[in-house]
Parts: sequence; C-alpha cells; structure tokens
Amino acid sequence: MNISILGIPMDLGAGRRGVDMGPSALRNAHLAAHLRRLGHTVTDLGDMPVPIPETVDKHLTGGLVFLEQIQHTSQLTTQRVAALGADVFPITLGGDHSISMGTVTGNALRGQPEGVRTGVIWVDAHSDYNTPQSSPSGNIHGMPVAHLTGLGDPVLCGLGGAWQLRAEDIVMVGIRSVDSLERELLREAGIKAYTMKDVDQLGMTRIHAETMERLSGVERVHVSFDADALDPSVAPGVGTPVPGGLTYREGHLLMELLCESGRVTSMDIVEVNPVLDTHNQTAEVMVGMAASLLGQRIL
Ligand code: 4U7
Ligand code: MN
Ligand code: MN
Ligand code: MN
Repeated sequence: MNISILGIPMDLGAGRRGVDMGPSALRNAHLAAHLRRLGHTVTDLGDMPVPIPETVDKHLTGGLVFLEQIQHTSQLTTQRVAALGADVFPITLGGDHSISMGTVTGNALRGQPEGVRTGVIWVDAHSDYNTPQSSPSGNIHGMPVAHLTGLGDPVLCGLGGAWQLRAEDIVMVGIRSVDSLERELLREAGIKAYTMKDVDQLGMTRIHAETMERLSGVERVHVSFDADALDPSVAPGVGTPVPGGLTYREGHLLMELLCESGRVTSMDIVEVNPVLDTHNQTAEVMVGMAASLLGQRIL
C-alpha cells in the first residue's frame, strides 16, 4: 500500500496544552519504519502549518474557543488531504481531535471533488458530538462528529461543500464519557455507539462484525483513533483520560479484524499528549495500533 503520513500539530481545540507535539512523538516511535517493515511504501509529507495559542487571541465566538483558527486549519487540511490520490492510504497525526473535521472530509473528497460515501469508525472514550450550544467547555475537540454531520458552526459544517457525513455511516467504539445534552443529540441523530458496557458484554469480535455489516453500503472507511479510547493504564499520555477503557488487546483486536476486512482506507491518530506521557509509551502504543491495522500479524 501507498501510505502518506501528514502531521497536524493542532492544540487549539483541546483544553490542555501539549497535543501539538503528538506528530513528533509518533514519528519518534518509528511510525514510518514500522509500516515499511510491513512492506508498505511510506511518504512523510511533514506537518501542516498550524498557529500556536501564544500568537493568537483566545476569542470565544458563539461558544467556540479559537473558532477562526480552527476553521482556517480545517479548510487547509481538507484541501491537502483531498489532493492525495484515491489510491493513497493517508495517516493523519494529531493534534487534538478537531483535526478530524478536515481529515474525514478530505478523505471523502480524495480523487472525487463531489465526495464519496464514507463510513467513520470513531474509536474514543468520548462521543465528540457536542454542538457550540451543548458543549460544557467550548473546546472544539469535543465537537467534530456533530460538525461532520451538519450540526454547529456553518463554516465547519461546510468543509466538504455538498458532501456530508451521514449519521448512519458512523460507528463509535469505546464510549464512556458523554455530556448530558450531547446524549440527547446522539439519540436524535441515531448514531450507533458501542459503549464500554457493550465492549464488555458483546466482545470486540461481535462489535467488529456488526460494524462491518452496518457500513456495508459505504465506499470508503475511515478510522479515527483517539488515544483516550484506550485505558489510561495503557495510554496515559492524553489530556482527557477516563477510567475503564479498552485494554491493549481489545485495541489491537479491533485493528486486526479491521485489517482482515480489507475495507479501511484512511486513519487518524489523535490526542497523543507527550507532556502528560511516560517515556513516550502512548505514542508507541498508538504506532502499534496503526501497524495492526496495516497488516502486522503475530504469525
Ligand atoms: B476528545 C468534553 F466536557 N465532552 O466537550 C467536552 F467532557 O477529542 C470532552 O474526545 C471532550 O478528547 C473530549 O469538552 C474530546 C467534556
Ligand atoms: Mn520501534
Ligand atoms: Mn476525541
Ligand atoms: Mn476522547
């Protein structure tokens, strides 16, 4: 496979500093080398230009922190990813999860300006379905899925022109922190979410099978992997840790099964925060997750 790595060192969407160093940490954990060892051709495209909080005023515009800067970066990200060929497998490195408005949209538009039907597997402790009105924090990293489905700020909702992510094409896995108004919005939209209770009860094998069944009608599948989906004992370097997360093996098993399905066409690795990590453990674990998704096998 032809893999392109693109860093988006954004931390304006998160409440805590440090996720802007995520791309460096993941490169330091030998992301490209691990993927080359699996036989892939890997090109590192470097990082997108992203403003740092020190150089911009912290405006709160209609309930959104750093809205203008995140709009601009999201537009650039959409264009940059969309310009990659339809046959490339992009791995986009966050940065906070606000980058996924641009990466998901760009991936849907890759090689086809009007966009293709794309499914999203959102692996996260949080459902990231807040709108500017429902958000308790104003932090945009808690809002990307809502915006991808057309709820929220008009500029962030319009990144793909007429293309929009359909609520029925989203599957969330690992969920255990949902805000109260956010819960109502998720229910209204009819988004499928496997909580940690579901992971415990059903197991990852069944969750994977049901996910593939649900996404059988989409042309592309994007995996958006927030490191905080994993248990904090496995991935301590995250800004919003929540106890009771995916084990190391549950994370790998999901990636291994998705690999076998052969349907995944792009991936984000987000919310890795080296400032809060121990010896780059979280970046190393996430590189392992990417390797499992892209063909690393035990035997
Ligand atoms: B992440 C939160 F209130 N829901 O909106 C919010 F709990 O990308 C957290 O999943 C969002 O890490 C976490 O601020 C965003 C909060
Ligand atoms: Mn290594
Ligand atoms: Mn997230
Ligand atoms: Mn999260």
